[in-house]
Amino acid sequence: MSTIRLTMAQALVAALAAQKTVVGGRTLPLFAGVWAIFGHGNVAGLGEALHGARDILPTLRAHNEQAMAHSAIAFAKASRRRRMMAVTSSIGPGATNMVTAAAVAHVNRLPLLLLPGDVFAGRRPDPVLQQIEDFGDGTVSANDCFRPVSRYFDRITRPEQIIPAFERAMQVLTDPSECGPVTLALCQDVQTEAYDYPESFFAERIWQPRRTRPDEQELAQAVALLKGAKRPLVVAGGGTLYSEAEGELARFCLAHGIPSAETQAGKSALPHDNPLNLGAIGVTGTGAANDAAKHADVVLAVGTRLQDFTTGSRALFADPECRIIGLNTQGFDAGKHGAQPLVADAKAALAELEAALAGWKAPAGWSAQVQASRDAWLETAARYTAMSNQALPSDAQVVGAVQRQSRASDVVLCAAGGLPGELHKLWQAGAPGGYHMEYGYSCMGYEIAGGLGAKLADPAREVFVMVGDGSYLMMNSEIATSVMLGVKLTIVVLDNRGFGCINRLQNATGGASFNNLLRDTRHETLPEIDFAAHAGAMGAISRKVAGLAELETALAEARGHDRTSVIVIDTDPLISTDAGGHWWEVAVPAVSVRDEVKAARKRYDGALAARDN
Ligand SMILES: Cc1ncc(C[n+]2csc(CCOP(=O)(O)OP(=O)(O)O)c2C)c(N)n1
Ligand SMILES: [Mg+2]
Repeated sequence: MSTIRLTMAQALVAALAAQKTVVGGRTLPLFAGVWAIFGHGNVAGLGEALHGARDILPTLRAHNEQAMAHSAIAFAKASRRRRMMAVTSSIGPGATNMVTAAAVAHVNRLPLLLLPGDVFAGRRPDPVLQQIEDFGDGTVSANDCFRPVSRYFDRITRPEQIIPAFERAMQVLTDPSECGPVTLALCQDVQTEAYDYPESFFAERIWQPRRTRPDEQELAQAVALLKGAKRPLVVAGGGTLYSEAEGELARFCLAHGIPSAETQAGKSALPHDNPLNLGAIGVTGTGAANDAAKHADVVLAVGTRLQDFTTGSRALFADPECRIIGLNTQGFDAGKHGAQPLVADAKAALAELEAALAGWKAPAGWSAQVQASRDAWLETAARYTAMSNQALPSDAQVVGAVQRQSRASDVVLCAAGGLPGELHKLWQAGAPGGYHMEYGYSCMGYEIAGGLGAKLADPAREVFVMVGDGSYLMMNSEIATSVMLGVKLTIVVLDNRGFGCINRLQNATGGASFNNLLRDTRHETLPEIDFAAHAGAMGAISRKVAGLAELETALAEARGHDRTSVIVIDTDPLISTDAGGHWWEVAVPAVSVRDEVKAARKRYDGALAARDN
């Protein structure tokens, strides 16, 4: 066996560069690059190795480890899990900065390779700078925080351990059902130690997504349920897009006259103008999709985790006889809600379902009913997004303005605040992937960094980041990175001077406006933050616009720029789209001095009784 003598870090970097994939007939590196912020714990070991490989595995530097990981996550999401990125940090704070991002990747089932530095395996210099020092367990380091938010965790304490650890990491990162974050904690001394690695460790490897076909019995049971359905409905989740099943979904729905609703992650699998697309489902759903869900007797849930926003906290599918078919790549999601599991790849299974149901169509009365409510919803939605010269426009009106200036191939990206609900209900998605919403963890601060990752994944598409003032203030430093890398974004900041959606939730649960909008916080001076000046200071082309018409002009200009634009608009914090939507379970205090809370608790008890009895 021929071997090559390398440090562990050099071996890891060479192995990363040897992993390939094929997209659209082109062989591409599986890892598009490594985001890195160095410190002690990775600069000498992994840093030296990355420098040596910089021509085959690009190293990218940003300003915050969590943001770098958000970019990597968005890159994987926009690449539909076909490609991914790694992120490395120093030990201690750099590492724990990435824990939140690991949770984002974990919830959203997205591949992310985290390479935090770790303390000395040899422990001679302990305690080192930034070492946590557990009093009762010598094996604990800051990186143990990654364990519950990693699909695979390993700590490399000897150079040869990277061989089996890397093999396991690759299986997890590329497996559609296990997919999620992998953490390889790299002890700093071990990164620099040499070993005679077998040449086979660096052999080129081509990864293609596995397409598991359905079990015959599960398929037969699913077919029987669908054939007996009078009011069938598809719920398209993110797995539909990750499986690249949008064509099969469209054909399946058309062949059998079955309408389809979409989760946050599944939106854009069908274009908005497909007549069978009823749009968003659940708490932030359209009137059309939620009405269909209320009456549906069989729901084919495709690639969805069925979280509470999708199921209206388990109150949306109101027919007591309603059965769910859980089409998913793994049993964990497939069996939720007492579903008939159909464990398979969405693309493969939809094609087999279509064939097995040949000649069968949903009753014409059901198709006519959902068509009518789709038409009614489109009229309603148009009223909320229409042009207006209101001094303080609503989020929905800003969504309408961005929509009017967008093209089918563009990407709109968001994660937290009031915007995800408005966009889910109202955004009209064009091509698949044109709607990029991180709503598994709904992590404030994902937006701008995520935009960077989405743009890197497909530089030909314009990326519109829509972000609230709260999320912007939480994490904006990657505006500077986008300027530095020449990765152009168009960022629209909706400034309603605080946490508008949480203030509305607070009021809806009987609470007084408190500690959400800036005016309701403890303050000496009410802040008046100049977001345009702030973004300009980081190198973006920035301006504040006075209203929707000016916003549309600025958006049109931004399309022509090759540098990141930040456009700021003041919005009304109190308005959200009250059409459509569904009850969401948020627990209300059972005892309070406030009459509003008592009334809200009564409504809450009533909603629980309606769901549970
Ligand atoms: C990291 C993080 N912290 C807290 C929350 C809870 N949260 C959800 S939305 C929100 C307010 C967001 O404010 P902003 O971005 O201004 O959007 P708005 O609600 O005003 O539309 C908060 C605090 C969260 N989702 N993520
Ligand atoms: Mg806000």
